Amino acid sequence: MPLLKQRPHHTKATDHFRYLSLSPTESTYPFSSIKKKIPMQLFGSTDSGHSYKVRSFLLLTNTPHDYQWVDLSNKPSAFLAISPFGEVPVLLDQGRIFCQSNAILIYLAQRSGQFTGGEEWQGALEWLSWEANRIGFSLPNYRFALHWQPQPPEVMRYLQQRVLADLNTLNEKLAVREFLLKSGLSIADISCSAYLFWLDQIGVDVADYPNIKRWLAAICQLPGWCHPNEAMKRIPNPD
Ligand SMILES: N[C@@H](CCC(=O)N[C@@H](CS)C(=O)NCC(=O)O)C(=O)O
Repeated sequence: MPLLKQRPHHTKATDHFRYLSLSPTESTYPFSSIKKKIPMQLFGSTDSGHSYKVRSFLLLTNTPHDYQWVDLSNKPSAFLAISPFGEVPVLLDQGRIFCQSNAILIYLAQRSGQFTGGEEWQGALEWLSWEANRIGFSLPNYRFALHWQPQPPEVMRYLQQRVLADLNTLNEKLAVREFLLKSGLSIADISCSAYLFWLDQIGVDVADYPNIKRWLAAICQLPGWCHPNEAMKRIPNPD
């Protein structure tokens, strides 16, 4: 049964920071006993590439989880009660709350030992930091402005230029290796590629960036991979 229907009362937003600071054994999350019996829950939404990063990791690693679709135009109070910043993604695992897509990827990689980059762990973290300020900022904001919230022409130009600069960076780095780290697929690729599966929505032809095109094609071939349009769509509640 979805968590949103299980919470009997509203929890103050400030409480979540308290939960976040607790170790798993100290967790006082009200439903920790219930959580142990069910897989992790991912709260995400359609069109959210940040949520898609986490969903993608879970699908690629075949990790059992419940995907909870959130209506961002009318966020349920029960979701707001568990989301420290009122944003998706949020991951619940054994009574603990995790937020911020790249921080969640770090948690999942460490928890599972998968897609860590191995000895290149530091490199993986550097790519996640780059993503947060570059392609994970420029592309979603430009896309949002194009489709949902138009901005003045100079702002559109600024956003577009940032996207194109970031695509050039990625294309150059990928000229010498298959994935962002020498050791192969890692959370760096999962994070940096997430919004790029929507390049068509910002009027960019991926053929103009041949190394990115090859990289995305390689990711698409991975067992468990699912396009964001499919992975993030609303899943009706069973009841
Ligand atoms: N820095 C955050 C960004 C998350 C984010 O921007 N989430 C968007 C959807 S992609 C959201 O929840 N927007 C709803 C809102 O801000 O009201 C992360 O990496 O998780």
